[in-house]
Amino acid sequence: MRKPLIILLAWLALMPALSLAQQPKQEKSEKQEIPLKYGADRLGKRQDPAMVKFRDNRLGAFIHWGLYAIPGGEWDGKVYPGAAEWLKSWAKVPSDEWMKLMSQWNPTKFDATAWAKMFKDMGARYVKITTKHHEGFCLWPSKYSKYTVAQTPYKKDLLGEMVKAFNKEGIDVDFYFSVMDWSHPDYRYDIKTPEDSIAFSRFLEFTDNQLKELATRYPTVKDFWFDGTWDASIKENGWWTAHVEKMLKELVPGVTINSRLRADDYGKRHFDSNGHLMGDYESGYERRLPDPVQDLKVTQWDWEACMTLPENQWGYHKDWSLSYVKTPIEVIDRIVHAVSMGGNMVVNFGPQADGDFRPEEKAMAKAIGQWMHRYGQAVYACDYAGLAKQDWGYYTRGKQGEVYMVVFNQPYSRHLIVKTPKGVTVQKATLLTTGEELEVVETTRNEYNVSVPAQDPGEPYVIQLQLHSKEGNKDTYRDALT
Ligand code: H76
Repeated sequence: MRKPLIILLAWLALMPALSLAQQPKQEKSEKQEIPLKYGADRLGKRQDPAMVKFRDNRLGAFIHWGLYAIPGGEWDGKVYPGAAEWLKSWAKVPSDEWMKLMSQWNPTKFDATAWAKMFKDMGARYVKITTKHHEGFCLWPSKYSKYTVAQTPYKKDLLGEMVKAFNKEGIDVDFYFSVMDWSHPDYRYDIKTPEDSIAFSRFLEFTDNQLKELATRYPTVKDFWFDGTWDASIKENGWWTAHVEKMLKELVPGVTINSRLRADDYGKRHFDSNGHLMGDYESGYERRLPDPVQDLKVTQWDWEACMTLPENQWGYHKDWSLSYVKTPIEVIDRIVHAVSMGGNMVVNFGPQADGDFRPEEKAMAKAIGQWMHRYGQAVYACDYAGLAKQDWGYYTRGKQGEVYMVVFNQPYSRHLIVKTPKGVTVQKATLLTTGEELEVVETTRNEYNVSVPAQDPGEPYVIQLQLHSKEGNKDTYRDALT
């Protein structure tokens, strides 16, 4: 009998080599880099405790809540099929008229404790909240705007209540913040005249003030997730995006910032002109995911994806029959898909104007939670495993180097194919939930058939693999001469 600890250590030691084997070649280092003042300020992943926590959380929930929840996609008797939080734009509603919705903002069913419990039960380790979406309405009583909860019949600080209740459940709170603000007269899409430039400077100062306000009023905030940063006006002011990142990091120790905020000296976004990630994690995978075979480059940096339940509805829309709505298994598949490639997944919820969630979202949170309760070990604090993707599902790797197979496609052959790199053997396979040992047959060198469980679990399930890497990684096995 070999000592399990030795096996684990050997496996861990092998990981860097393994990852390289599965990843595209690094860019050539002799490549000439152009000097940048506002490019990436770091190469590679952040490894401090706050970043490790962000990464280990893996599953988050998104809350899109604002005035758009009141009309729910309908304006003047017409239902618009586009994203409900963009209704103001679809129906071409002027801002002063849109803001009249504030007189109806009174979410009497809102219960921060109940929300916290729902997300806790779902297994979400963090929640991203829209502090202010494009419309400009603030969920906190900002002293820099007239369009806030304080000026509605509800009056109370909704953001503050959520932060308190979520933190009490041990859930990290991240702030979504849209830089583009449809309610502000000084916002500009483009800078065409000196007047535009002056107005936009005022707008950036206003934005700084709101961000400082958020960072100081809610010091437990863990992350700022910027949106609405794609316009020419912001791309031409890359210095400002670098300044915001720095400012927030000085105000909130450990805070993380998404790449979407950032533009460099040349207006290049997310990745600077030298190809280096700006901010702390890549945030471009929205309603889509990297290909598990073609896009392994993403395992080189931290990233976070986000998804909607219908095709593209973030805020509350009254008619979910207008597009396909994903099933819990499809959502769980995306969560595991992200983790298997070293990313996080944030699942979106669009609460109703009355402060309650639609039944479909409550059912979704519950179903995800039931699965996470049984199989979360293969998700939380897990990462890319360095093994070649197989058709049955996804591999993830835990902190101790243990490998999980998350099986989404149950095969008629009743065995699951596992391929290992040279020198790595499969020692044992067990069903995570019951500990049932599954038969492992080596079919050819570095290829195995792992038997499916005797009883079909009837849901996506997890097998834990014990792998062993031979010392020196030597293998004299002769491949076919062709
Ligand atoms: C476009 C756009 C916005 N970005 C998504 C995260 C939603 O907030 C959507 O309205």
